[in-house]
Amino acid sequence: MKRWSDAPYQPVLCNHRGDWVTAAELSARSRRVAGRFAGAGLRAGDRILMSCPPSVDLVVAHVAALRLGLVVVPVNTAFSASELANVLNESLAKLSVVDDPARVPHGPTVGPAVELADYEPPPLDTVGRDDPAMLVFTSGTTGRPKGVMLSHANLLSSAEALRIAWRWTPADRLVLSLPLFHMHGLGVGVHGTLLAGASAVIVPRFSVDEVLDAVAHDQATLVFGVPTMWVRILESSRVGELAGLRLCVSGSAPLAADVWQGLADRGGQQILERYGMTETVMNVSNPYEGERRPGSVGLPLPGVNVRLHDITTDGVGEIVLTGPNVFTGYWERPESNADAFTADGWFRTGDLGSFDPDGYLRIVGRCKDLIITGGFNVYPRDIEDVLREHIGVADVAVAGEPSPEWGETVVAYVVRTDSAIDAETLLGHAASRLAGYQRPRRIVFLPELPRNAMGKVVKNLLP
Ligand code: MLC
Ligand code: AMP
Repeated sequence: MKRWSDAPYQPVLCNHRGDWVTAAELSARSRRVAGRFAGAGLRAGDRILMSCPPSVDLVVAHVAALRLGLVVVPVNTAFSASELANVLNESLAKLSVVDDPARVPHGPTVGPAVELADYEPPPLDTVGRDDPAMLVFTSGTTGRPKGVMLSHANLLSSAEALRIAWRWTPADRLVLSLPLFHMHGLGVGVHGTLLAGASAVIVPRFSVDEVLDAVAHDQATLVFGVPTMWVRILESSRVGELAGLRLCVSGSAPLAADVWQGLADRGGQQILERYGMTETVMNVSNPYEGERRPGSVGLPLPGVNVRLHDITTDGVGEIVLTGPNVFTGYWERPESNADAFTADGWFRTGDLGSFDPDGYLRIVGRCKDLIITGGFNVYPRDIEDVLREHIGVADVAVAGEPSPEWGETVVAYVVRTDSAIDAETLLGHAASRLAGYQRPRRIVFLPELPRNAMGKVVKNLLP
C-alpha cells in the first residue's frame, strides 16, 4: 500500500486491451469499491464470495475487500450451482461478486465492476496481521468442503518471500493468465505484483498467442504458469519468444524434466519450478541465482522450514512445514485441524518428498487421494460419489492416469450393474453434474475392484 503512494503514477494493472491503471487509480478505485461494499452492509470479518474470470475489475474488488477487512472467498468459475451452494452455505458469504448472477443459488450478487451505490467507507487498511484475509475452499462437489483460513500475515509473508527469492522489483511486469481463484493466480501473481510495486497485464483466458502477444506488446519480464501451459508453449512455433523474459516460473503440479529441457533448449529459459499449496501459499522454490534443477522444487523459501515425516528406508517421507505462511486452521473443522498437523505442530502437506544430498527437495508422490489435472485439483471421492448416483454403477473407483499435456487425467473404473450400460451414458451423467476439468476422460469397466482385507480399494492395483 505504501509503495502505491510512493509512486502514484506507476502503472500497476492493465487489461489485455491495454488500458493501464496507475497506483493512484488503484488506490482510488479500490477505496470507492470498498465504500460500495460498506454501503451494502458489509463489515470487517464478513465473508464475500468472488467467482469471475480474470479482469482488472476483479483485482480492484479483491483489493477493496481486503482493505475493508472483508474475508475473500474465491470460487472456481467452473463450479456448478450445487458446488457454489456448498461454499455459500459453509462460508455464509453476505455478497457474491460473480460474472453471471444465475450461477448463484441464493443471496445478493453483483458483477465484478461492483455497480452498487457509492458510500463513504470507514477508515481502510486497519486490519491486523492476524485478521483473516481469505477463506479458500478445497474439495466439495458432494461432501462438506474444507475452508482454508489465511490471515493477512500468511499472505504477506509468502509474497515477501517471493519478492526476495525471485528478485521481484518495481521494474518487473508479469503476464498473468492464471485464474484468479487459486493461490497461483492470486497469492503469487496478484499479491506478489502489488507487494513488489511491480505491474501485471491480465489476460482473461490462457492461450499461447495471447500470452506471447502480451509479452511482446507490454515488454513483460515475468510469466507464471502451470505445467499444462508450459507444455502448450513448448509445442508452439513461438516458443523462442520466451528468451527475452527475466524469469519464467512453473508450479501447482510437477513440471516434467523433458519439458524443462525443451524450454531451455528451444525457449532459452531455465524455468524456475516452485511448490505451493492453498494451506501454505508458497513453500519451496528453485533459486533465482544458482542451479535450477529439473525434477526438483528447490530449497525452502525465506522463513519456511521443511522436513520429512515418517521417513521410509528409501529416504521418502511426508513433507511437513512450519513458517509464517502456514494457515491458521480449517474453518469450523476442529477434527480436520487435528489431522492436519503433527504432534509437534508441523503442517502435513500430504505430499511425499525426498531431499537430494545438497538439500534440494523432490516431490515424489502424494499420500492424499488427489488428482491434479492441468493444475486443478480433483478429489476422486467427489467424482466417485457422482458416478455412484447412477443406477448402472455397482462400484466405482476414480484415479489419475499420466498425461503429457495435463499431468494427470481423470479415469473412472466402474463395476456396472448391467452390461448394457455403456461409457457414453456414464460420461453423459458425469457431464451433467461436474465441471469440465472434473469429468472422467475415460471409463474402464471391470468385473470387480481390487480391494484389500479391510475392503478398501487398492488404487495402485487398478489397471
Ligand atoms: C480445462 N479442461 C480441463 C482443465 N481445464 N480438463 C482437465 N484439467 C484441466 N485443468 C477441460 C475443459 O473443460 C474442456 O472440456 C477441455 O478440457 C479442453 O479445454 P481447453 O480449452 O483445452 O482448456 P483451457 O481452457 O485452455 O484450460 C487449460 C488451462 C486451465 C491449463 C489453461 O486448466 C488452467 O487455467 N489451469 C490453471 C489451474 C490453476 O491456476 N491452478 C493453480 C492451483 S493453486 P470440455 O469437456 O468442455 O471440452 C495451487 C498451489 C500452487 O495448486 O502451488 O500453485
Ligand atoms: P492446492 O491445494 O490446489 O493448493 O494444490 C496444492 C498441491 O499442488 C500440493 O499439495 C502439491 O501436491 C501440488 N503442487 C504444487 N506445486 C507443485 C510442484 N511444483 N510439483 C508437484 N506438485 C506440486
